[in-house]
Amino acid sequence: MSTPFVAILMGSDSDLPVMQAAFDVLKALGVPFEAKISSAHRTPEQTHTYVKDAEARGCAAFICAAGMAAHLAGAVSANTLRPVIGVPINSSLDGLDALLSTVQMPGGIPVATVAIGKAGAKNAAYLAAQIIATSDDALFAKLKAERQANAEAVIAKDAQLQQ
Ligand code: RP5
Repeated sequence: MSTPFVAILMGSDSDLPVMQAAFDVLKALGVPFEAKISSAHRTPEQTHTYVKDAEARGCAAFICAAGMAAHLAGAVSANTLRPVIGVPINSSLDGLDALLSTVQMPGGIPVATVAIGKAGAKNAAYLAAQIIATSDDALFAKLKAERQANAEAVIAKDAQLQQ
């Protein structure tokens, strides 16, 4: 069986600085991923071919980042039954155009949409890792340990404030 991996698609290389946050999370967790620049509008055939190929090779989840009329996540979801996570990019109108374009999918073709920009990129990576962790106990344990460490950091900061 092939090792499950995450496929990260971006509509443009201008989305790369934001999506670096997702690369960093997946690298830190040791989750294999591929990153690809492929546009729903500028390279629709290449996007379709890549999604079909990635699915056949064991892609467990797709993360799709796009700005403006952000149709990439929807176009990917239309071509796979793997979970698709959409990251709206702030390229115009504070990213609200991209948020609405990504989130408003017709019934039966879901896109799990996260926040606009870097916060969304980060959570997209955690969500994809959590999807893989449903059948990977070691990754589940890693995610659990990180949550625990985050909780302890908050508790320690509060303890400092109380002194
Ligand atoms: C979208 O349009 C891309 O995802 C990007 O966020 C936005 C602008 O693209 P560029 O003009 O910078 O290539 O398709």
